[in-house]
Amino acid sequence: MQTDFRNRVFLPIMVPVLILLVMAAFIGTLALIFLHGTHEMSLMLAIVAAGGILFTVALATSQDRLDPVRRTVLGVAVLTPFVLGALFAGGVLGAIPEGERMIDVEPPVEAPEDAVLAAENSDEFCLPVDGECEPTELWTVASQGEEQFVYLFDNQEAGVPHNLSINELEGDRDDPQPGEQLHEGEVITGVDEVIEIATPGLEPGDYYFVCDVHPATMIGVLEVTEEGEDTEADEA
Ligand SMILES: [Cu+2]
Repeated sequence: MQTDFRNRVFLPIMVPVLILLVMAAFIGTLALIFLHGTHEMSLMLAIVAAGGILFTVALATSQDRLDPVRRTVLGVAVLTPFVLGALFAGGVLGAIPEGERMIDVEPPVEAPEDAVLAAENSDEFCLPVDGECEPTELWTVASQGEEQFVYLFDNQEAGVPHNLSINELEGDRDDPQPGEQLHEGEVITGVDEVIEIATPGLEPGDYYFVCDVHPATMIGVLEVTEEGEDTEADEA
């Protein structure tokens, strides 16, 4: 009965499953260590780990039986990248500067050239053009897809707080009224600028934009055009 179980279940099913689990744990643990380290550290560890694997495979396949010494060497070869990595990632060895771990690195977000609006007083928004800022009540930006809408808000008025929020448009361009708020921009005190991301993205159409600090005067209509229309052409 015992040998039956061994031959019918343990060897054909459980052993491969166990091997897969061990491999998954091996890869998962290394990935976790890499994520918590810096780029250079992970590269170095990957080389050590790869060397350890090659060495282990070479030694294991060249011997019929492993004596205790070789077994110990194998264990050291397999464990070294984990121990080293855990020590580095845990900050015990070599100090990793704050924010330099790969898990902390955020992809840089950039606002498209047309998605920039500024404020230089509390009466209106303006479009930065050639070092000047042209007052405007219409802001035309190409759609950036349904995922997100990235824009840059530039508060050029020193010491005064402004933000840039986006609402549904009620009424029309001649008499814009705010509908439901779609995105609330961060209030920043000039001189300062901030990259904002509205999610989900904005479908082509007209929207209402407003400074929540000065909602009586700082308003306008945001026209989102079809993706790739005009503005994207000159980026290429
Ligand atoms: Cu304002």
